[in-house]
Amino acid sequence: MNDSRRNFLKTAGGIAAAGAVLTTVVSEAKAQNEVAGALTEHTLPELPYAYDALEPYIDAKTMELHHSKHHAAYVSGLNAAEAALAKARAEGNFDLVQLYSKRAAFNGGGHFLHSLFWKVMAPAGKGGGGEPSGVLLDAINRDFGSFDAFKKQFSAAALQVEGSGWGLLLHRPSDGRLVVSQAENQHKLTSWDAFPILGIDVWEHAYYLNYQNRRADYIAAWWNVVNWAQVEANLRHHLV
Ligand code: MN3
Repeated sequence: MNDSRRNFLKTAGGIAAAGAVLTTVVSEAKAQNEVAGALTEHTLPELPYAYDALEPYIDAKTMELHHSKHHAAYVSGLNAAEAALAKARAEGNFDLVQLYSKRAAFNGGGHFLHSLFWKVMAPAGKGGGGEPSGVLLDAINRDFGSFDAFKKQFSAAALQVEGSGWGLLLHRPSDGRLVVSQAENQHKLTSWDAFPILGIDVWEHAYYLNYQNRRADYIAAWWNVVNWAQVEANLRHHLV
């Protein structure tokens, strides 16, 4: 193994240095792009509100750490994993394809779900909380019997995620149904045929400062900041 490759592998394990690795690897990959293919440089999206906007339900410090540290780490992890795969293609060396494929799925799931999570929340009383309406409410009533029954199932699914993960509301295009699901970590348990339109992060980093081990209290409070107009827009996007 040559020095640059050894250094790359060493650095790729460290999320903090992933940006620098990406820059190097992308420029190397560009030089050989017939083999390596094109790369997206994923970026951390801005929050659509201030860090303290969801208080008292989600505190400003949790939001700041969650967005600027945790989500940022998934973005750099995804960039590093995809850059490593491009480098593997350029070199024709797929010895570590399993490692980087796993990192791409974990960090890519994290980036996607957090990007969704910020958007499906809004300050309580200013777009957040209340109940869904329109085509979303119609679909919820049709597929769960009532909004109350949906909310109970979704809350229970989120509460019972084993370890770190997500409670999710999915739209399944094959039959047009809404389905409540769980994800472990950022990416496990998916059924592949359905798309998240609403999600709650139940990793401890999402609630521990304020709620400690009381995940149920966090979930109960979280309903006050759900942005139902955005969830309906997510559903309509998939209906097109
Ligand atoms: Mn999170």
